[in-house]
Amino acid sequence: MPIYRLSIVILKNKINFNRGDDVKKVITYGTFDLFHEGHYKLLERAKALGDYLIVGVTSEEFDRSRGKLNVVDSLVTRIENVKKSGFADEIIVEEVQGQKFRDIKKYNVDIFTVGSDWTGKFDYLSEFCEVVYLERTKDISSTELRNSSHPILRMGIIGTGRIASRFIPESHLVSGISVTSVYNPKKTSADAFAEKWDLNSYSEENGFDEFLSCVDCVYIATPHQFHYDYAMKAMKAGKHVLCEKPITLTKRETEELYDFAEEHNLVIMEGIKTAFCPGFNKLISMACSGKIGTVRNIEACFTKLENPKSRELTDTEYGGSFTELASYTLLPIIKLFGTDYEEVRFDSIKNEKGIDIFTKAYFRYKSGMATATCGLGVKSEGQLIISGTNGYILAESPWWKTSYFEVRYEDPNNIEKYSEVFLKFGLRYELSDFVSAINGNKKNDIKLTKKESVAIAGIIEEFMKTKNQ
Ligand code: C2G
Repeated sequence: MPIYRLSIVILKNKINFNRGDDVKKVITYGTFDLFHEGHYKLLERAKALGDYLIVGVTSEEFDRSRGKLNVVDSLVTRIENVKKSGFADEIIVEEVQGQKFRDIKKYNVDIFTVGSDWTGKFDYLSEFCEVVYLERTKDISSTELRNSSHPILRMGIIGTGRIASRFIPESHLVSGISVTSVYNPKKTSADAFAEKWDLNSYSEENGFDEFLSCVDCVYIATPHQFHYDYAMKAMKAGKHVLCEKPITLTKRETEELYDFAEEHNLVIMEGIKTAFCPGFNKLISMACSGKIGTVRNIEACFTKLENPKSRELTDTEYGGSFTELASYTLLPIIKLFGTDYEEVRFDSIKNEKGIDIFTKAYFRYKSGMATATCGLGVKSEGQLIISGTNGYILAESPWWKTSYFEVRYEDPNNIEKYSEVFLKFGLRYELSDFVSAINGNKKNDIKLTKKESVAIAGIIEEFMKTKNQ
């Protein structure tokens, strides 16, 4: 039996009412980690919806199962904090998926409520009670409520494309950070994104500096060529940076960013999601363990057919399959063989605009060889094969979202199978390491080092030099 069951005191106000009385019961749920202003205001408004408020606080086990990362406070502390708010008449523990529906029936609940970040997700409960989504609190900067040992980091997003939209729901599953603002030079784009995700909107009109002054860190999700300028400006304003891949398109710029971060005690991380997910890390450890002998060959392939009208296939300067996908395919090569290759060669198939729709990079190392294959206009089987003197590792597509791989040997009956979770878009892993790094835990260094990031940018730079030849 988990210890918390013995130690928590579940609060229950002694309100005398019988079923049939006009008592309106409201229920809400949450992790309530690092209890902050957003939680307080949510509970305050939840209580105001009725007469009796039941709060379901998630158990550690339940949070793990739904992929919530970085939860800092214990269940006991989180319950204590909800209790201290003074709004809860009863506190229960949410332990399993599907419990909400049972609680609503069990406690004869009239209203289920939760923040607007969940809009639509709990509509199915409206069959049993009223469902109310309360507006999420955008700014949670109140020093009164911020826990000083673990302040909630306020994050701003730069860019409003597809990846930015995927990032927001993922960020809700990482504790200790809250996306509060968005920046896009174009006001209409910034406003539309802000409206959709309940954020403060910044554009050229109210200024990038204003945007930076309201956040502690940024996530850069713009087209590649703008990464360097935004990252440098953000760091010059003292902000930590998580930047989409490729962090820059040159070795020098990437080095400059990391050097600046080091000199100013800031965190900069390149968001190659694969590097941070548990399955890929397990795969790399397995390859390094000696299980398959000495690694001699790596074949990494990632192809994704794009719309020929897309930015990726029309931007003659920065588009193409290699700039778009090489961060993934180069990752296992650089991780396992290192950055000291003897030779790299590129071969591409180009479209009528001269943009590469399919590229192979061939590497020669002292101890082995490798190919990184990327395609936006040619489809292939996207596999990762790591060949050793004793056996090989095979990870099928989509290996860049590693959830399964096999270790195989000469004997075809001897196959070892490994599975790991990769939740939804998998952006929560890099974000969770980013938060840990800002809070002083350097463990993510091992997952993607400065040297590796610089080497990947250097190879992309080499490729870009050969593009017009
Ligand atoms: N909240 C808010 N404003 C914030 C942050 C959170 O209004 N800036 C709300 C959330 O929408 C939620 C509650 O506060 O209603 C608790 O938030 P979390 O602790 O993050 O819990 P959450 O992961 O949203 O769990 O079963 C669990 C529930 O589905 C909600």
